[in-house]
Amino acid sequence: MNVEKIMQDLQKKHPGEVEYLQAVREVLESIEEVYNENPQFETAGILERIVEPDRILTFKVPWEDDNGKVHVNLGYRVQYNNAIGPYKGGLRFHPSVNLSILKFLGFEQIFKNSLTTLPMGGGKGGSDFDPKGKSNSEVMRFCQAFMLELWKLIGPETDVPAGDIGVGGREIGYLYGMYRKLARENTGVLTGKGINWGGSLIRPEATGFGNVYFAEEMLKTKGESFKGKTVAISGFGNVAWGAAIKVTELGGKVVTISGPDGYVYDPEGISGKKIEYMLELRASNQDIVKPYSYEFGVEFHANKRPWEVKCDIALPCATQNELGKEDAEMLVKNGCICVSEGANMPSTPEAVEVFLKNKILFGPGKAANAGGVATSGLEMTQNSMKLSWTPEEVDAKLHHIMKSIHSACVKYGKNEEGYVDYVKGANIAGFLKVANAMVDQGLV
Ligand code: NDP
Ligand code: 2IT
Repeated sequence: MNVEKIMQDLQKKHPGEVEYLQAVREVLESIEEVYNENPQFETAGILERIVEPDRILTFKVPWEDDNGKVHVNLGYRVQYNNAIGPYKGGLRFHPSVNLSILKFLGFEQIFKNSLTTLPMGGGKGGSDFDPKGKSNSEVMRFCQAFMLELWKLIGPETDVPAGDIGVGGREIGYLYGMYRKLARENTGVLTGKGINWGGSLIRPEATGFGNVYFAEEMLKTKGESFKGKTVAISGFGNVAWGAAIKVTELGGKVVTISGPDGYVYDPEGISGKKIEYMLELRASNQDIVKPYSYEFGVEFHANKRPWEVKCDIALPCATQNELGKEDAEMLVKNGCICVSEGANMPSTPEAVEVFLKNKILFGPGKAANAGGVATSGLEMTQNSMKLSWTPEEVDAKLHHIMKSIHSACVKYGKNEEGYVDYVKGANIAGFLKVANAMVDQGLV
């Protein structure tokens, strides 16, 4: 395998798809050695086949605002790879959504889903719709118009979407209602559903909980834990919320959350009611975290990221490329021992290099945030069985899955000196399962 040559060809074919090319390069660099040791992969053209999605579906989404004005957004579903199970992955509604971002997310999802130990392929979708400032009725009309096209492409054994940035319980409700009406069936085709209509307990918390469980496993390898640790979190959405709950439960202190407007620093710790307040902030659709600083009388740092705050553990939970080289250097300088990614690809490649060079514990998103999709898989299982598990049962399964993912990363990522490169470990473990499945199933 010649990584540079493959990347050059992909750059020519997909110019400007920065996030997609970034995600592919990272995986190729990690798997190069294993790939070369397995000539059957080369013969079967696994690499050429896995870097391109099976298909990309795009459609227009016309919808009407509260004043009767018509708007048109773009809708997408990228069905990447279904060698080990139905396409599975979230929907993102954010003005920045484009094909490069959805391809990067869909590509990552293949390996993440493979790591969960559950039978799920990789996919992603979404729209450039901006939920900011929209009324409830507008969000509903948009979701219904989006599903009017999407429902033809998905199914409980074909492709199972879920939430991501801008798509939470409310949006899943409107999307599911429309799907059910059109398809005339009540199968669990979306995950992240409400508890009364097929959802799984613990799914809303799962990504954040899973991220903290993964970090806990990493810390254990150094004889450490969350107890008494200062934790910096970015974002204030679904993932950040779940992470804050679990960190607090394990005896850590969360001192920051952030939004596109800046970050708040709460030295007393963001716990209890303050964590619940994050949900209000999110639901307000205003895109800002600043009101937290008036509500609780703490510092707000406009247009800054939380990585300048002294912390022991950092959990980036907002969005891709939100933590750069200088942020990473600052974290290391301030004594941070562990970074666990709740978001997808929040650290730039240069930042990851800083973490690995300084040999701190670094959990990449596809391993550390796999608890969300893993619990989606558990929701699918409950839907198939027409049963629902207790929160304790779901949480125990989630915890077990995160430990398994950690072990898989250690198995493939530990070097001679005993340092675990979790990036390499996650990529190799995730890749091998899918690549072997593709070889077994022939050229399809
Ligand atoms: P939410 O929409 O609930 O929250 C996203 C958070 O990121 C918000 O605080 C949001 O602020 C902020 N944000 C979004 N875009 C930007 C931007 N361009 N710059 C700065 N901040 C931004 O989404 P989630 O919590 O669900 O998702 C957060 C991350 O976790 C994403 O990377 C997602 O892919 C990943 N993830 C989510 C999973 C899930 O199950 N939901 C599972 C695994 C990973 P605002 O909305 O105000 O812009
Ligand atoms: O990035 C992700 O893993 C998600 N947004 C969750 C996907 C899912 O299908 O639950």
